Amino acid sequence: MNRKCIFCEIIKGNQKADFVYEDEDVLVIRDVFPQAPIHLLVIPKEHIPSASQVNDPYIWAKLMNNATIVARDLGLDKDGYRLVVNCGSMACQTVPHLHIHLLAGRQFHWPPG
Ligand code: DGP
Repeated sequence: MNRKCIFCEIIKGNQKADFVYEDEDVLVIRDVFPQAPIHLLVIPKEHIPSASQVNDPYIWAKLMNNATIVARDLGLDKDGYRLVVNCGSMACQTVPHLHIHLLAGRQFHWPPG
C-alpha cells in the first residue's frame, strides 16, 4: 500500500468509489472521468506503479481475466470493448498505480491518436 496513492486509498476504503467487482486481488471501479459510456478501471490491490514494474505474470492473468469476465457479465462482448493500459508519461498515465481501462458503449477508432 502507498499512502499517497488514490487507488490505494480506494482499496483501503478511505476514498469513495463506485465498485463493480472485488476479490482478494483485484478491484473494478467506475472511472470518475469517463471517456466512454462505460469506463471501468481494473486495479490490482497490490501497489505496482506501472505496467513496466510488473514482475509476476499472475498479476496480468488476474487483471485480464477479471476484465474479460466483467465485460462478459455486463454484456459488453456483444458489441465490443477496448482494454487499454497507459504506461508512463508519453502514454498519458496519470495515476501511478497499475490499472487496465475497460471502455465500451461507443464506436472506437484505430489508430487511437
Ligand atoms: P491513467 O491516465 O491511465 O493513469 O488513468 C487514470 C484514470 O483514473 C483516469 O481515467 C481518471 C481515473 N481517476 C483518477 N482519480 C480517480 C478517483 O479518485 N476515482 C476514480 N474512480 N477514478 C479516478
